[in-house]
Amino acid sequence: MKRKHNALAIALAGSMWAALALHGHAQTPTANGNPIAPHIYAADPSAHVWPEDPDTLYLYTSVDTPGTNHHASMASYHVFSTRDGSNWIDHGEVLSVDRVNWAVSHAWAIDAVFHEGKYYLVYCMKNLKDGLFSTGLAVSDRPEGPFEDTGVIEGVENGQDPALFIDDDGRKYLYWGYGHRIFGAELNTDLRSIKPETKIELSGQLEDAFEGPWMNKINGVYFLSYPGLPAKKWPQHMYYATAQSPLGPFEPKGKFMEGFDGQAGTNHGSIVKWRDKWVFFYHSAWVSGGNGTNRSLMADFLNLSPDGRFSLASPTRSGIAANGTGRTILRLEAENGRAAGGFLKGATAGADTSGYSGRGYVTNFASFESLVGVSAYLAKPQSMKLNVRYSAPKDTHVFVMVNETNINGGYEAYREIVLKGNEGFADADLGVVDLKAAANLITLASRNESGLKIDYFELIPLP
Ligand code: FUB
Repeated sequence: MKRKHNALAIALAGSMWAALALHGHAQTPTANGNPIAPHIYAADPSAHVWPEDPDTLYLYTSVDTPGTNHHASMASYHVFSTRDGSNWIDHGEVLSVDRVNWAVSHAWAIDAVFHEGKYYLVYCMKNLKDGLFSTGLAVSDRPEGPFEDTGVIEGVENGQDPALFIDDDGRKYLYWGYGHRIFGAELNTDLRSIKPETKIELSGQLEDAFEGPWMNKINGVYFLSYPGLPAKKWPQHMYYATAQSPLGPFEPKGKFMEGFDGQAGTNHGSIVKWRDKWVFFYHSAWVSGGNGTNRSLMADFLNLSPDGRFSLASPTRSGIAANGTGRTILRLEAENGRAAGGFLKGATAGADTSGYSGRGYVTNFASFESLVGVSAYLAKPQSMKLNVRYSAPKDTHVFVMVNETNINGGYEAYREIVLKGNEGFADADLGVVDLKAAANLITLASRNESGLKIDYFELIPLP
C-alpha cells in the first residue's frame, strides 16, 4: 500500500497539470438550432416523447466515426434529450458493438420503445453468424440508458433500419428496410419475435422505396415515411404513404423533404408530435462540410394540412430552437462505467444517498488507485469546460486526467483539484480540457476519501 502511495506521489510530482491555474469561462449560451449537436457526428435520429415524462423529448441515434469514408465503422449509439428544443443533453454512449455478443460491426439505424415499464433499443448490427444485419433488442430501466443487449428479434431476415410501432390496441409492429426493400410484420407481445404469417414486403406499394421506414398513426390513419431514391438517383428524398391498417395496403402521398444543400447522400429520421407541433428529425452533412459518412443531427417543423398531407419541408438554420439560441452539453453519468464506454476501478457504484441524477453515483475511493472514467465522443478536436457534480463530507483532493493511458498508479498528466466539502450534491468547475476527435477518456482518482461521491461529469462548449 505504502509503496504504491509513494509511486503515485512521485508521478504526481512530475505532473504537467498540477501547477496549472484553472481557466474560468462564462457560460453564455451559444447559438443552436441546426445542427442540433455540432460536437458529434450522429445520424438516423429516432425521436420519442415517453408517457412518463411528456415534457422531455429523447433522440436515439447512430454515431459516425470521425474521418472515415464508410458506414462500416459505425460502432455505437447515443441518446440526446431536450426539454425546450433549444438546449440539449448528449447522454453519451448507450450501447456499442463490443457489448453485443452476437454482433461484429455496422451499428446502423435504431429505434426505441417503452414497453411494460422498461425502455428498449431496437437496433441493427451485422451478426457473427452470416455477416448480415440482425435486429437486436436492448433494455434499460431509464430512457437515457445505458442499455443491455437481450439478443435478436427472431424471424427478421436482413433486419436493417428497424422501427417499432405500438398501435392503440396494444398490437406491436416492426418495420425494416434495406436495398430498395421495405418490410413490415406484427410482433409477438414479448417483442422477441415476429409472427411469420404477418410478414409482408411493402416496397411494391411505395414510391421509390429504399430503406429506413418510420410509422406514425395520425387521426386513425397510418403514415409510413421513408427515404427513397427518385429515378434511382442520389441523394435520398423523404417520402410518405398512408393506409387504413398498419400493414397496408399503402397509398403513396409523395415527398415531404427533397434533396438539399449539404445533404449526406442518405437521409433518415423520424416524425414526432411535440408541444402540439409536428417535427421531422433527420440528418445532414452540415458540420463535416459534405462528408456523407460524418453526419449531423437536424430538426425542422413539418406542416400537416387539415386533409392529412405533409407539406414539403426544407432544412432551416434555426430548426426548432426558440429564438435560435441554446447549446448542447455532454452529461456523462459516473456510475454507468463500461456500459457507457467508461470504467470503474476500485471505486464502486452506490445509490443510498438521495439527490443524485441517473442511477446513482460512484463512491468508495478507498485508495489512490480508485478511479472512475467516462467517455466523451467528439467529431473534432475541441476545448470544453469540464464540470463535476459531487458530494463530499470534507474538502477532498481529486486528480483529473484526460486521455491518460497509464492509470495504474503512475499518472503522467493530471490536474489536482480540491473539491469543497458540502452537504448534498454540488457542482465544481474542473477547468478547460483539450479533447481529441472520437473517444476521450476522462478519469478522476482520489485517495482515501471514502465519503466522496461522484454523480456525473459535464462537458460544456466554450462560448
Ligand atoms: O447510418 C447508417 C445507414 O445510413 C442507415 O442505417 C441508413 O438508413 C442510412 O441512413
